[in-house]
Amino acid sequence: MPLIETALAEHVGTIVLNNIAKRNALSEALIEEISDALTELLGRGARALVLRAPAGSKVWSAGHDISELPNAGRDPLGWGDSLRVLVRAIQSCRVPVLALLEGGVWGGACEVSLACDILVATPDTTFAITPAKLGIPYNLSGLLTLVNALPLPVAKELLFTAQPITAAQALNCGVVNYIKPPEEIAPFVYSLAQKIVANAPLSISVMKEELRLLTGARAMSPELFERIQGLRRTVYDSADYQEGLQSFHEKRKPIFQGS
Ligand code: LCV
Repeated sequence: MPLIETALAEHVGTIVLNNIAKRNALSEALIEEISDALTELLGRGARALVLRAPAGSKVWSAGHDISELPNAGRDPLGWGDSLRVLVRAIQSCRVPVLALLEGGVWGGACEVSLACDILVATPDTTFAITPAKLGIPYNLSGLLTLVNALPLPVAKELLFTAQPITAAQALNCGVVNYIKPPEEIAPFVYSLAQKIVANAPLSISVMKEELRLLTGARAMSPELFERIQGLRRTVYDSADYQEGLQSFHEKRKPIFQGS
């Protein structure tokens, strides 16, 4: 049973996250299907892509598949992690990706939506980034995605509280381009996509890549890199990380000790 649906019409590709039983948790299998769909739709001439869940979804995506997070001793968000692969695939995709957001956008799925180029939400859409709820040290490129899209105080509120913010709050800080009622959001997003595909694809593709390179351009000394890796290791080696995973599987609130 495929975990996504795809479509292509008038140079606009669509990828629908459709693993409802697992609330579109971003499992390796789901992300592999998304990556394959990106390649296939681009190969068939897509000049813009829409990433969405089925109409009326209460959960757009529950974020990283928690059952696939590694136990202590391994970076849970290393370079090869499926969530990192998906974020990079969207950011380096040569055509604009429009996020059609309905329902709750959780954890790493929040970063996936922020990696998209244009975000359109319904009034009930919410955004939550939850590493602090699982005892996870979010990774550096992931934090860069967040601070490139969000004002720092809003990024800190999301990261430190692990609580959702509303679409209205997201619109207010400019991270969501538009809010549209559920019955209007799809036609609106596709009308936006049509405006994009009517323009020069090479110009758009190069400007998207220029913006990716510009917004990712940060100097970092080897010492700074190693200090950050050391800090993150103390977190994913902690008992709190184990408690975060355990509490999710046992469907209970975590009790963190700070060690
Ligand atoms: C695996 C899941 C998940 C899931 N993984 O439905 O940002 S970071 O750093 O934390 C990053 C590592 C990350 O993205 O971590 C994941 C962050 N995500 C979350 O914290 C959201 C966890 N999920 C939920 O809070 C709830 O599932 C929501 C509110 C999304 C939906 O609640 P609802 O009551 O509608 P259930 O919780 O009953 O979930 C339905 C099924 O989906 C599984 C969950 O285990 C359940 O499976 P079973 O039916 O087998 O029990 N599921 C949900 N989220 N992230 N599996």
